[in-house]
Amino acid sequence: MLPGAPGSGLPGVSWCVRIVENGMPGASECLECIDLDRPELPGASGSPGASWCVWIIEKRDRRCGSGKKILNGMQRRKRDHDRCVVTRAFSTKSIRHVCGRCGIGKILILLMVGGLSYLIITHRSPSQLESRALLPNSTIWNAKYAKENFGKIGRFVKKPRELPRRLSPDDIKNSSLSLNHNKLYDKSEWMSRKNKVKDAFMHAWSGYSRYALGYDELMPLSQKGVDGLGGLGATIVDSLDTAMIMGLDEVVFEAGSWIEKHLMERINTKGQVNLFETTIRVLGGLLSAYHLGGGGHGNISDSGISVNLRGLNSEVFLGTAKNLANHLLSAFTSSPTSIPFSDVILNTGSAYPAPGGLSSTSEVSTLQLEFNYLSKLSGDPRYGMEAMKVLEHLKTLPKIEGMVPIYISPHSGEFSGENIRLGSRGDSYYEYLIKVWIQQKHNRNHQLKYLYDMFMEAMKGVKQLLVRKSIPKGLVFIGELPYGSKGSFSPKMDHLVCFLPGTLALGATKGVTKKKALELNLLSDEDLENLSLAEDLAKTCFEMYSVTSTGLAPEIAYFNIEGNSEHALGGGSRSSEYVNDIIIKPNDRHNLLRPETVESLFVLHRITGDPKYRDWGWKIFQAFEEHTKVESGGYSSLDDVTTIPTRKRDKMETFFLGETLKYLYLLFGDDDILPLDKFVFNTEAHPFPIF
Ligand code: DMJ
Repeated sequence: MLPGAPGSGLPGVSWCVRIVENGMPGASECLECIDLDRPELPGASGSPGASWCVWIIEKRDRRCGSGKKILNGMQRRKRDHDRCVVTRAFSTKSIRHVCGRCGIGKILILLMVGGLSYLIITHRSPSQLESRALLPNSTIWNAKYAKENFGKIGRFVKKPRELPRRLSPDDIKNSSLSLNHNKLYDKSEWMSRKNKVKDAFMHAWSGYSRYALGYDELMPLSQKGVDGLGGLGATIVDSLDTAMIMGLDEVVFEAGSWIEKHLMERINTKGQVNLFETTIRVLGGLLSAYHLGGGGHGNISDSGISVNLRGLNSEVFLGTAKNLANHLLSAFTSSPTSIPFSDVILNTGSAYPAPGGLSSTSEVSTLQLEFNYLSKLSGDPRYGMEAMKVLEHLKTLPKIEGMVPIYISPHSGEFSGENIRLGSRGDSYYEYLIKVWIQQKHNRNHQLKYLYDMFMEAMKGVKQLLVRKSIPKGLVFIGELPYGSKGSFSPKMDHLVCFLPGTLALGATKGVTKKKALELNLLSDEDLENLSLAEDLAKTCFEMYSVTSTGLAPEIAYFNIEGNSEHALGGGSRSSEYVNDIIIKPNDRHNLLRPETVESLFVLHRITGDPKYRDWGWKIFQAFEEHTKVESGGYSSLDDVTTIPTRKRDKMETFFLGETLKYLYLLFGDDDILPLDKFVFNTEAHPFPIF
């Protein structure tokens, strides 16, 4: 029994408990407080084959308020031992590791306290001995006893607390609190799954670093690099903040050193790059690395992440970002309208429209988070001003129920065609409407309100014109209107559309949890409707994975609806109950290691707390491991998710490291890392602080 448990003589006490997996002292995490009025701790029987080190910190320690505080406290303790008082522990392997770092002074104080305790105990009165003998369990620290004997010195030394006993498996089974145990078991399980994602990242990075360092992407089968994005070492910059978040100091150093040595020169000398891709991956990656690396905020941030730059100078990231953005500005200034050209020639400082003259709507409207943040950091308003002109202009254009065609002309500034979809070329237009609004807290009610209105209007249109249910099982999906609102409906859904559940959820609660938003009465009926649509769509996105024999989603799926002629094309797996609802055409069966579904699972898990999102994410991760991993290093896109063994495409996209693995890692980790009411993720998963 533990102090605070019923019958222990102490009133109910909440304890803050941290468990450390045996043999992994470095990978520890502090867990939430559990109430020992319902006593349960793991210790004797954690997960099979594991033993636990449990740290108990008493409630009056200020860190017991919330998980976040505890974690921060624990992290601080690495640098400042005085801030965290560990009163008892058991299963000692990890404890030795931590205590090995305690100062000599602290050890002397502990010896003094021990000596004083011994003197008092050995000189206690017979009546005290009697009262102790009456206790049901002689190993318990008795509160009355402690109070009487330590009253005088209690002001100077901390009360020693009873070493919690290990519970036998039977104790645990019989305990009224096996729920708590499950909770702790769960925590440790997710911690270990999170570490598996970190291993996957290391495997991906080491393949890239060994065979393709300095190229944009790795070809893992050919074991060489390829420059598919203009030659700015895109995988390096896209990966850097993921490595920071995962605490992979060696990768941070390797990637950061490459950027310091080479990126500026590449920006000045390389040729054609795409404005959108370069902005979201390279500019976005540099800016978030700058923030997480301590730039601009003196290393104090709400991120919950502490980065060891090992002598790298984070100012280089900002300087390089500015240089890159200066080159990219030519896409805006060369255009006759506020719609930028799609391509920039870096070494000449010139810009051109895409062949055919049109820009993608999503591309021109997915630059603003990055350019705004750069203006904020640099104090130079030009970047944000140019990028925001695009959204201000889009505001004035006619829409179809709030939605927009997927092409726009930089020459006329008008939309081109009537094709409406939330997949390729349309997707992140909707994402950035709400995220750019979220990014600037103080402008939400005034200057940027139009973005919120545009988002809500568009979501209304989506619900009205694009949302349908499949037959026979009723999966909610988003279709397309290739010929506008008067044309026929297509039940086609790109995997790219799976960003929408996360974006809808974010738009509904603005990043706080659903529970908190409900308590504070922040959710309108429309928000609740959007949140519920988000949950339905997330399920559909997950089923797009589980319907195939590899457990991986195709690039595009069609849904079976009444009167649809495309049924029975197959591609699903007979074991899925949705095999008749989802149709996968032969040309759409590839998988590019895309992040959208796990991104939405991450956001929905943060917002709703529903554990099913983690379970789904874990299944997806396992499928990536099983079918896309290349032994010699890296992961590969696939040709066909419906056949095993899989045919690999020989390409590892940068967003697998920048987004997919990052979101999976965050999904399995603690909620106070990069909290969604303090950070906004750009469309390439680079987190920027909300300002
Ligand atoms: C990424 O580059 C971004 O997420 C973009 O918005 C869409 N495409 C890829 C990932 O699929």
